[in-house]
Amino acid sequence: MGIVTPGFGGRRRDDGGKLPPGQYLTRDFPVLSAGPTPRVATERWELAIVTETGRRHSWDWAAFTALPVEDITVDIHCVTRWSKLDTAWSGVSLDTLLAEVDTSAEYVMAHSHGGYTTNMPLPDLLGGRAWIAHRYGGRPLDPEHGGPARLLVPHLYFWKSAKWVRELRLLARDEPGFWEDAGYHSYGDPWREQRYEGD
Ligand SMILES: Nc1nc2c(c(=O)[nH]1)N[C@H]1C(S)=C(S)[C@@H](COP(=O)(O)O)O[C@H]1N2
Ligand SMILES: [Mo]
Repeated sequence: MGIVTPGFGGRRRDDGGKLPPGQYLTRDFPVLSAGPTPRVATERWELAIVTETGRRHSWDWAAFTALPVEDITVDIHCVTRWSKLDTAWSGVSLDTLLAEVDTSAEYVMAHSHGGYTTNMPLPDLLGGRAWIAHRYGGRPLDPEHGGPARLLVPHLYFWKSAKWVRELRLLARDEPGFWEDAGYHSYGDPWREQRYEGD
């Protein structure tokens, strides 16, 4: 390979090494929803974490928004191959929410309004890597993008970031969610290009 001039002979490498294999950059914010957008009023919004023993921890909107809010700037990667760099969110860390939960579960299933589900290992929600995000670009999160609040797990493909999340169920064993059951990868690391089962 010779020298590649930016803008000539293919894709410009202006991503600073931030683009996982097989992805392209977009400046838009595409909407990907496997169904209609549920409208959830904050007055009747509730987030629950249910442990493997059935213990339920829940937060209404007032309790949730009273928790420490973090500003998060992260890159997001959709399995349909678009990536968007430096997206700016605000939300509550899962470290904060899970701090009051006693569990020995190793997996979690996120459940959303509308029936969407997605699974991941519980440790992936810890260590400053996952949030319940309720603001985007300095404004309340649009319903199309998961408002009032969505899961944000940017180190995994974006299908893991459940919009309109209402419950996190802690599980002893891994189970497939909506896309995982349809043949997508159970973990979904964009840097290892884990798109489909078997990748
Ligand atoms: N509840 C729910 N969450 C969801 C989805 C969905 O269809 N329903 N789509 C997933 C997929 S495939 C992607 S790429 C992102 C898209 O989020 P966006 O519409 O805000 O770009 O949401 C994820 N979370
Ligand atoms: Mo996606």
